[in-house]
Amino acid sequence: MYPCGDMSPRSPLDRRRFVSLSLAATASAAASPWTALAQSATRATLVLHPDQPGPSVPANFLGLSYETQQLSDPTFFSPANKGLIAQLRALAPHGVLRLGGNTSDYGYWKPTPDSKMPPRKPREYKVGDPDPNTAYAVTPEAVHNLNAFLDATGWTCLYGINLGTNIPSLAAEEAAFVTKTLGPKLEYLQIGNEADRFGSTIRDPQTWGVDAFLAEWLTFAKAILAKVPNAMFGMPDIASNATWFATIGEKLKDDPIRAHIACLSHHYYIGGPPSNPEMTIDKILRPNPTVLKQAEMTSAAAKKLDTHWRMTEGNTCYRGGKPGVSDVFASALWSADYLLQLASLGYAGVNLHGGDGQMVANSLGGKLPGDELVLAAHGNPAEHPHPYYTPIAHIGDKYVAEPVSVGMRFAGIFAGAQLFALDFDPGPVNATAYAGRLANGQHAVAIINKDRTQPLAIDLARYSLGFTLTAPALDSRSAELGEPSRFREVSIVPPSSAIILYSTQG
Ligand code: BDP
Repeated sequence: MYPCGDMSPRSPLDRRRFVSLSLAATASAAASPWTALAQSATRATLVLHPDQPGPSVPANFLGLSYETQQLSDPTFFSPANKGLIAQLRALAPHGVLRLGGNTSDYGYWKPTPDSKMPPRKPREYKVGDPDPNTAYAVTPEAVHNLNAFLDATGWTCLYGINLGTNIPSLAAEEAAFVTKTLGPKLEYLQIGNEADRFGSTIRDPQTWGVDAFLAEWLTFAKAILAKVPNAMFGMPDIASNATWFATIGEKLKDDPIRAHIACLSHHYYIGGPPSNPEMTIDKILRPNPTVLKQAEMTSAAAKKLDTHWRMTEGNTCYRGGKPGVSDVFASALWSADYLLQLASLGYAGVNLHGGDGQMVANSLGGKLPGDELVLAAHGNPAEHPHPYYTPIAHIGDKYVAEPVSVGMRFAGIFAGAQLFALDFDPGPVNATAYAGRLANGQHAVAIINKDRTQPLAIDLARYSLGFTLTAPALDSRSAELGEPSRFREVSIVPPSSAIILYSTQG
């Protein structure tokens, strides 16, 4: 089973290996606090089964999701944006940049300075959705710069095409240009963002549903295929209505379009909005059955279509993230665990949403609700990342790796790995564990202790500490992924911390 399984008899603890992670993190600390920690720790059952392989984690498992409207500024994804390039390279050598979000259904392809925006039907403004008059052009210059940006980062791209307010012929022209310009760096196209929500945004709720979506999607996909015969698509990129997958799997399984579906995609935010008092650190760290349910429905349809499945957008708290939850160390423990959980459930990758604050604000009708919370607490919104959940923030003139991205890097250690089964029983401690054989043949075990108070004792012979994920507190605005230079033998994972252990023998 992945990641946890049946209980098996507990092995006796080897006291010689009883060295605390706290000590590793703060080598000069006095012995007494960690001795106390060791004595109070619950002993976990941890038995590895390298002979029972699980899913392979693709080398490009890690990804970021940005609003397509970022392309309205051709200097954003461009080789000149060195700070952002450096952050992406530090996050993953082979990541996937996904362009989509609510704004992707409001942009239009403008191949020449005289090209006009396709006509739109007027619609009412609904608070929280993009302003219906949102409109921006995507130009050949933006796509050329994106291409050079991807070259500089070593990343590839999932490119979102407007379905909400577009016409098939323009979609096809844009797809042809993007396909030719990005070449193999284009993983696949996506058409429409969160179409399962269109009934409450840009379509008639009386007639909108999975069938209406499929009819529109097929019209666009066929127009694109007429111009780009080898085009590949990720779809349906839904927000949350995973029941759509069953219909899609059934309806497309005998359709020739099936050969062009590279991936089934969906999104997931734990909850929201930021003002929701239930959106707390404790909530994001709790085991979450929704993730399993959605994975089941997504993977069942993907298997029917013989294709991959990917989490193309999501994060902790929708509507731009919540200060004090989305932008603190707790979000690093969450992302470390969530990404490895999705890997263990067979996902081909994960793109966490973020980007430029203004663009995400545009995707939500102009404002980030998190700002009101910061102001109400007499704080300064400028000291927080915008949006609050973004993995890479633009603060002042610098790009900053936020805690949530540090958790991504932790999980990214398993990119290219072959996961294998383990029995893990942490008793009453809120902890998870994952194991895999890395690309270099070494075995690695991640143990994520999301418990606020309880340390976890681990007994794993012939493994030593490779990385620690730590911070002074769950609500710290920082996260450290450290490689200890001494005290590499570890038996305690302190509360609110995570470790990666490496096998010391083959
Ligand atoms: C998603 C949208 C994205 C938003 C995000 C949010 O695709 O554009 O920025 O929600 O609410 O549903 O933060």
